[in-house]
Amino acid sequence: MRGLHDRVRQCRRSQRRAVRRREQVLLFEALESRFLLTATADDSRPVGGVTVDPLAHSSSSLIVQFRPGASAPGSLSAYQAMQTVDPAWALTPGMHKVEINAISDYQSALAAFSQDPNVAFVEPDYRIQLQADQLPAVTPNDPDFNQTWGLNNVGQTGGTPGADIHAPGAWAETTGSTTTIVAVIDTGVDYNHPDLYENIWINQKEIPASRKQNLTDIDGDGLITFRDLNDPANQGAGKITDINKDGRIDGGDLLSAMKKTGGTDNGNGGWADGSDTDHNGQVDDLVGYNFASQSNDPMDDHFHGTHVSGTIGAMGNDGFGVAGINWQVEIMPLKFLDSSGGGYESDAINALNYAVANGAVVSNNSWGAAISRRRFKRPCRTPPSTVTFLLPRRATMARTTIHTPFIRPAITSIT
Ligand SMILES: [Ca+2]
Ligand SMILES: [Ca+2]
Ligand SMILES: [Ca+2]
Ligand SMILES: [Ca+2]
Repeated sequence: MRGLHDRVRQCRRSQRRAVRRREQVLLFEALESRFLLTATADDSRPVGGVTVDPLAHSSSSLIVQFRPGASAPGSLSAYQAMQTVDPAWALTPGMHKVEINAISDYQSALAAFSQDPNVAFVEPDYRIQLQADQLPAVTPNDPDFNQTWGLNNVGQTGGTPGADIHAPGAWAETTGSTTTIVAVIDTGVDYNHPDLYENIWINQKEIPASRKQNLTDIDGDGLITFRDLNDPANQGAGKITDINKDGRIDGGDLLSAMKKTGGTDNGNGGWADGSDTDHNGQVDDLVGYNFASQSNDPMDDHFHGTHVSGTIGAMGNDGFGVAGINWQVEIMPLKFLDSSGGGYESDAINALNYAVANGAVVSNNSWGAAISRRRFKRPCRTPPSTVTFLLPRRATMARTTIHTPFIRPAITSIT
């Protein structure tokens, strides 16, 4: 019995020692300085309300810490590179701002001072920038922006000012990217909509080779997007034309049948050549897919998918309509809900698989049903870890309804 008590005491002592060791490790982490301004590239991170960009600095001045007793360089190369040296700052004895000679090369001057025997260290005179949340808010010029109180609530509809997502503050940092693909798994999307058409995804691998060779990546993002196609340089025979005559190049134009002569593209008509160009099993899936009817046309025949797409990515600052949370983005229309707003879960799974296989990093799933969790977990075993699902909670649905079919570390669900 005594032996057992001894072992218990010994075990508890070793547990206490292990806890103390863990505490020491945690203590060390907590004491680490995170506010030290240094000259490493890591300083690009926000520090105390400001951001230091290691690439942005004065081209004519350096900050030099001379060794005790010195106030000027000791080497000929540093002396020749120097124009003037300001008096030392009172708070940092020996630290001076040094102006570089106009004819000296900046990098050479930096190297000369760093090797100077009188210099303890030298740094570029970095440019410091306020963080985005301290920058002026950005407001788009879209005339109906003031109606979208959820983005910026100033009480325009009688609500509480500030009860919003603070979009203008976020826009000071970013307004989205043409390289971010957001799948809208819903009733489809009106890809011809005048406030969406430039933000509709194009399946790069389905673009017919006979047209792709004539197209120019105008904005240099590495993609052919509707922003490129709405530049006159990408319009005409052998490229694309406004086939549906709505005044813009949109999904309706691309989905039009290609005109052929002797079985070969004659440069007219749309990009639907009747072949599964990227061999993914869907023929001419140029702007998404319709899993409800198994066709390449994901046009919205309900409205819901178009509505949520506007929130995600209505073209912003274009002087028309509203602005989406993303002013520029690639919306991938994946339709599985029919005109009544209903659809089969197998088609939802098909759409989800398509989204992941074609590069979507976010999918919007604004629907819910009392369905099996397992069926959705399986197709989600291998998606990229960045896939995020946005699922609004429906208060009217029963508690047993599964709104968020994914409980996996690799996937973030927002309800
Ligand atoms: Ca058109
Ligand atoms: Ca295809
Ligand atoms: Ca094709
Ligand atoms: Ca707009």
